Amino acid sequence: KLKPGVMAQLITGYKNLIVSDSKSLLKKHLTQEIFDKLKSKVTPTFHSSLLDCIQSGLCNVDSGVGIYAPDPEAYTVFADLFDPIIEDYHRGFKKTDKHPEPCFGSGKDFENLDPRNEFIVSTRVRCGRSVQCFPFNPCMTEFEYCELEGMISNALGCLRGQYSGSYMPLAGMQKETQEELINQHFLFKEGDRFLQAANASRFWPAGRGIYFNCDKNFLVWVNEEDHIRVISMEKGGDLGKVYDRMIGGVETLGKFLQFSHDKRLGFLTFCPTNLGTTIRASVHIKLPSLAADKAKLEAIASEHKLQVRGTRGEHTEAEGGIYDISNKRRMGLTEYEAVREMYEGIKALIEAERKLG
Ligand code: ADP
Ligand code: CIR
Repeated sequence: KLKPGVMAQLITGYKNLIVSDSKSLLKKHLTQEIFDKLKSKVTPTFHSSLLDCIQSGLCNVDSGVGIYAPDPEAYTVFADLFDPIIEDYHRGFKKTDKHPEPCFGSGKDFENLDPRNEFIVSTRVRCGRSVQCFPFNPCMTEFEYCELEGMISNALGCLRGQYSGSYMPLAGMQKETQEELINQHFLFKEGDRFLQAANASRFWPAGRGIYFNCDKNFLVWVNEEDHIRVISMEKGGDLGKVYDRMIGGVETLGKFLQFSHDKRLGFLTFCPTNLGTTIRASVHIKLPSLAADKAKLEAIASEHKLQVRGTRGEHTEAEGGIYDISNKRRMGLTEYEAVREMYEGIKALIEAERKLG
């Protein structure tokens, strides 16, 4: 059932992973026993193998996680590996647990985190969605990318009021425009080696693009890591307002598109770190006193279930003392609770910074 050469690649890749100094969740959880149990399996519809799931982590031993689901069935066929990684990343979501029903609540409970603009540069809340009947990146044909782009941009064309705007395909976009949008933190980067090794960048830039509303505070990424990323962002720390804007956008899009949702895993995404609510609520924040001791910043963040990223996103460094700090877990709690976790954590970090500063 495996394609020729796949088993040999799996065995060599696994050997290299074991002797590497990788800190990835893949290395931690892919025991010899699980490897042997899964190495010959393929998913029923798209025939994805264990190699399709883990090759990003095998090629990039500096991965934090190291695994993606090439198609939705991979989460079940390779559950012996995905489940412990999910439990580890999302802090205790067990294989017998069920993700709660969606519950956004409302942003009115979240006050401005930094009313005097002392610490927070900007606030962003994003979620991811997959569209039913389409597989994830590695299994998409060029035709499907374009078909899906057409469906999503049609839906985006139905947005009204504060959400109305325009769709810009990546294909044909000027390089300078693309770079400028990346530097402004609006557009996804190009050439992510983790995605490339996962076969998630095929036919690039076909089918990829970005939607902006007129105020440029509501954006939608099309066919990057996920089919859809719905993003709300603006300068300052008004989390409630940013969150409410994202909710309105994703709820309206849901009237025009059918999203992939699993009874146990919640909304389905390409990367297991994004399953469930798919919510990442972040601030770009300056905490000079805390950041003077990076280990301490990481420790306090972790205590509050927060993740620290660099200024240009995951796998980047902080520039000008600006960190991207967000909720880490997205599964086993509601959307509202995920944002609340970030809200409380950021408040605590600001308090700790004030005490030191
Ligand atoms: P995600 O998975 O949420 O899309 P990335 O780490 O790839 O995350 O970041 C995507 C982009 O969003 C990057 O340019 C990053 O700097 C930007 N970003 C994240 N949080 C904020 C924020 N609070 N304000 C401004 N830009 C942000
Ligand atoms: C890693 O393991 O470091 C990358 N594959 C990214 C993992 C989580 N991030 C993501 O989904 N963007």
